[in-house]
Amino acid sequence: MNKTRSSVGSFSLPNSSTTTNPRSTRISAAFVLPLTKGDESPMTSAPTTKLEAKILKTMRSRESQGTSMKSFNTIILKFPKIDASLRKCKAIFEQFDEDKSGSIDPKELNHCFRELKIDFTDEEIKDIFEECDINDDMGINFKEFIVILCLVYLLKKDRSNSRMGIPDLETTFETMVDSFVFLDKNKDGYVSKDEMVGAINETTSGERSSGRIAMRRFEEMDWDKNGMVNFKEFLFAFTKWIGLEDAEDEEEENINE
Ligand SMILES: [Ca+2]
Ligand SMILES: [Ca+2]
Ligand SMILES: [Ca+2]
Repeated sequence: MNKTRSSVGSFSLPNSSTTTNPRSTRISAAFVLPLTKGDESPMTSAPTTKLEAKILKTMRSRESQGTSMKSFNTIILKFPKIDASLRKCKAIFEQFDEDKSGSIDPKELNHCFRELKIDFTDEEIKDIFEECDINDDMGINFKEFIVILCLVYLLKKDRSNSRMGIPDLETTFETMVDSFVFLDKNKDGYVSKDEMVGAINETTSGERSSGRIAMRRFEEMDWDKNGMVNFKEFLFAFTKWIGLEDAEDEEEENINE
């Protein structure tokens, strides 16, 4: 029952755990400070929206509960299962792409949330749409859709015990959350490059090649900017790791027919 200690820990930043990583201190400090638009913070990964701050807070609280992952290799071994499960998600995506345009527009996402009994307000749905429409085309493609559902899964667990209406996928989402928690050793809500390298180095030599592939995927995501990956960025990286790109290619081929 260390609840008090862990929640205090994420805000008061005891020196012992942060001195080795100055970046994480700055990140956490930025989170505690009032969030202002157009801030001068050098940390681009500090939350800039209310939703982003909420995701970070929820993730940190989830992290205080620990992870069932034992090693980086445990995560990699789960890839095929995750892959299969997310591919099934494609049917859900297609169901809610009512006009078969290949992406989900704001109105379709609204229907989707109502249908899946996700109790977000209209404003929250709008926020998560904007947050996950990474390529700014006012539509949610399959990968963006998966990220939305997984973020909803994380946030929903925090607000109540009621479940999303898609039990099969929830196991997969839990694995993705659990993987992030495993990698984020200092539990500040971000996976740093050091944490990623550390996890890979802990694996035995025979498994390192797959670790390196994952690392390369990660580098594509964000490291160029600040070396920090938040949960949303992690999810986008994850959809790449497990090979969902192939599913996407198939989709594009079908559209081009
Ligand atoms: Ca559509
Ligand atoms: Ca989009
Ligand atoms: Ca971290």
